[in-house]
Amino acid sequence: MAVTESRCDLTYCKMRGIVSVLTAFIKERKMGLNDFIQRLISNPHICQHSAVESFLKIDENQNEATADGLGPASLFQPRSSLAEETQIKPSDFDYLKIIGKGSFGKVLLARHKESTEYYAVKVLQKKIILKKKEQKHIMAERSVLMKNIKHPFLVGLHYSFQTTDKLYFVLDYVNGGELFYHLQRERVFLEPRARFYAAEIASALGYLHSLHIVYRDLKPENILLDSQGHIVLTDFGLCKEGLEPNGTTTTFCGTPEYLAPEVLQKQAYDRTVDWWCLGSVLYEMLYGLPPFYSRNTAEMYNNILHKSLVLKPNVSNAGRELLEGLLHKDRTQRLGVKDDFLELKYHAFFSPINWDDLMAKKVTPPFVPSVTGPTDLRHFDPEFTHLPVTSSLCSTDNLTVTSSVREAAGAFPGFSYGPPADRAFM
Ligand code: ISQ
Repeated sequence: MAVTESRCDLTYCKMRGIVSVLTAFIKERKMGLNDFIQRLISNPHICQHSAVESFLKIDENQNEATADGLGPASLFQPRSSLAEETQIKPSDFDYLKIIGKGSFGKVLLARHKESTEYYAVKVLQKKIILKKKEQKHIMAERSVLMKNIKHPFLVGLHYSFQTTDKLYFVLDYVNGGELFYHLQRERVFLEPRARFYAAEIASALGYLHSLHIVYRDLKPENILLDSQGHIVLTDFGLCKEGLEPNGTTTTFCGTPEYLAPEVLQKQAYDRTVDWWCLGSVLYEMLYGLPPFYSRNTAEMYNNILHKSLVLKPNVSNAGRELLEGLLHKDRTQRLGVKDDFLELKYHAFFSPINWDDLMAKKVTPPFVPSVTGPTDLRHFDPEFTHLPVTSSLCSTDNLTVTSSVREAAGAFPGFSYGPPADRAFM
């Protein structure tokens, strides 16, 4: 995952890794300290020592000072929301339908039994993640970082937890369908509609960049609509094709049409890679096909690297100028290289956008997907929704305990995540 050292931009994945390592470290230290204090207080002689007494009082004092209950007192009373102490388990949900499937696992529409709320639960097979060497870190750390990410156009993570053989992510559920499902039906979008979607995506990418996170893999299947018609970006490594039957991986998951030249060439990249991807999405919305498209993948690679961008005049001057800026092959010339999102925000193409209203979801979406309620799955691929939901989700009974299963079982320490109590399922 390339990073330009000068700017210290991290990919989404790398950031997850760092946060996870730190979280695991802090957790281990907390457990060690807890153990130490428990041993101290269980020995009355040591407790009477003045230094020990004042050490133990630190806790008392801090506890008074931290009304939020997050002070050292929590060492003695594990907060149920803390990582591995999360009590959430697969059987807390009814699994209604499969709504997505990929090489690592599947996404299911699930209803939390107690709250009756609907969620998209992504279930990944640990064994498969571990086989994909590059992916194993990515997937393990995902949830840890996501809990710190909150944006109106990024999917929210509520919980993550694990069983011996699977990782679970409990995510916002949206059923407006993939943006490109609607685009395919309509071939192209008129400029105001394309502008609205591009603006919501750009604001989400700008937010990630402000956290030094590069999305990198913006692709059609990661861009969803909610039931009101707003954008929801997901990043879940569930490419539709990716793992070959023999367990080897192709270089890229799915179609590579949005890959920036620097990514294709495996060169260092930075946040400007996301502006290339946004340019590709915008181009496809306005012209009906990705830029540099060819049915022949090798030719498309070649086009991305070497072919000049030709823009037919059926798009406004501002639109074409924006596309030229975003789809610059040389990332040092690309729009956004200097002031990132601000350069897009103040571009003429976006002049009709009121960014404050957009962020507050006060801009009425140009299209409202027709859905009758959460269980209306008309915008999901029947290829998935017609599949049977297996009972294996709720148990590991069917598991033969081989050494690889044992290895997978313990390979994701610190994975589980629960929100603060006030945001828990209720
Ligand atoms: C949320 N809702 C519907 C589908 C999804 C697919 C992947 C991730 C999150 C999702």
